[in-house]
Amino acid sequence: MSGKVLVLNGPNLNLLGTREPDVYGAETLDSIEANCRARAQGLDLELEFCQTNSEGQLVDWVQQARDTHDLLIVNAGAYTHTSVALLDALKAIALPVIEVHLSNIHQREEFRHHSYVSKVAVGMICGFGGFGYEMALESAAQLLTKK
Ligand code: CA2
Repeated sequence: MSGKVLVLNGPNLNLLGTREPDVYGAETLDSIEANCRARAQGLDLELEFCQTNSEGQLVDWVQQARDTHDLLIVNAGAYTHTSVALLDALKAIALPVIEVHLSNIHQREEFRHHSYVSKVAVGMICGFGGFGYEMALESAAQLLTKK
């Protein structure tokens, strides 16, 4: 196994596939997870995939990841744009972070243009829908091989 990757999904991403397909696509979070599992297997990565609507839960998962994982892929949903607590947790664990967004946040409302997660992320993938998570896994495999 070339590394353990934790994929964290924030608020409302559990609603994917039920509304706003024009913005977020028709995929559900379960189908994105299934695609990620297949991709991770091919890349020899161990994958954990989680979603929560709670900011505190995200912070707890980030803190725990310090001892259990090698890299984080994070779509923090709306907390991307607001959460200093999440930024502090990501800074504290000092693991590589790849930020993902389904939509191109820079083509949307001004308040979505700023990301606290980007302050610590190695890089950010946005605008490719669920496929962006698979792109992040490819990048993760490369980063962990270089380590
Ligand atoms: O584009 C992304 O991945 C976002 O992280 C999605 C967040 C949004 O607040 C960020 O600005 C960009 C929202 C996720 C909500 O997803 C829904 C899906 C279907 C129906 C309602 C919400």
